[in-house]
Amino acid sequence: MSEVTQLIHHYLRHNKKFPHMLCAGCGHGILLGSLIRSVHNAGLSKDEVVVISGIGCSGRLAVYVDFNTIHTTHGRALTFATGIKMANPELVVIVLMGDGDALSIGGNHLIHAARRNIGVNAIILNNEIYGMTGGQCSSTTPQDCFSMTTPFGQLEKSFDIVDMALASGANFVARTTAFHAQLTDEVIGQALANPGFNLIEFFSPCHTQYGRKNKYKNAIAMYQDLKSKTMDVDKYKALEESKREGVMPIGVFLKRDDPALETRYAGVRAKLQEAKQKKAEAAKAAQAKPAKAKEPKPDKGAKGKETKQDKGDKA
Ligand SMILES: Cc1ncc(C[n+]2csc(CCOP(=O)(O)OP(=O)(O)O)c2C)c(N)n1
Ligand code: SF4
Ligand SMILES: [Mg+2]
Repeated sequence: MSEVTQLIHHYLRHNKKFPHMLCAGCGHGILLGSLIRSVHNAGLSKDEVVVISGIGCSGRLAVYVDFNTIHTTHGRALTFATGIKMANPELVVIVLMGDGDALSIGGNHLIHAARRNIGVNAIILNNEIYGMTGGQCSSTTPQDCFSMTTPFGQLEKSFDIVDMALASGANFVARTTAFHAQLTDEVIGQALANPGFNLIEFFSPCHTQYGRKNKYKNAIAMYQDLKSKTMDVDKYKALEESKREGVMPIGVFLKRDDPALETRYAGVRAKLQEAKQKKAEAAKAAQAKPAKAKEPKPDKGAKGKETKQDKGDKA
């Protein structure tokens, strides 16, 4: 067994959950291998890592790895991740979602997790289709492409995941593909070391549900397509507008280190605790002082006017 295979086996729950359910040629397994290598290279222990997934073929990945894992409900993986990160900011939280999971049913959670900049690493396995449930179109199925529910071609426009993440406020945004395993290792590694909401779009061929309906002869043809149409984002930016048609930029689109929500929250908590402590100390000090005896004031009636009694006294 090669060294890299041994490494991957070390992180798999091989006694419990195998054989896996992925089709031959599915890109999802490539992402899982990359994730394991990246976590290993980051020097993280299994106990420090939490992998959370939704439902779908992509959702199954959390089940196979020997980290702290939750296989949650469709479209809600980010809500579990948010709770876990806020409760224990020390954990490294990784969320695996399908395109349907992240952008269709879970779209609102995605934009708000990015806006909040919660310290979570979200990886979207974009196969442009609902793989698990029989190939219905998703919100990333390209216009005019075929699916089980768009037999005459998709009429709607698709979301661009990178644009959405950039517009929503994520700290780190990258795109990679199942053809680019080294780039995938690299961007996951960068995300794991970056604070805040880090989003990676991973193009993952699904020949079974998408490729066959869209004139790809086999899974290999889909990988060849990813090879030929992708370009490093910096080179892409230098291209003339007219030459960008049909080219998909890959790489890191944004990297900044704005403080994550949990860090800002910890700052507010510390301030409130300090104020509370100061108040308690002041109250204690006031209690310890002996009370000053008050001198009685002359009785001048309710509004300070002379009373009948005062007038009588003067007479
Ligand atoms: C609330 C809810 N709605 C719908 C489903 C059915 N369902 C399960 S997986 C899935 C789509 C999966 O597509 P995607 O998220 O892209 O993952 P993939 O299988 O392609 O990896 C759907 C609609 C569900 N399980 N729960
Ligand atoms: S149906 Fe598609 S996404 Fe699901 S395992 Fe097969 S190739 Fe992968
Ligand atoms: Mg999908």
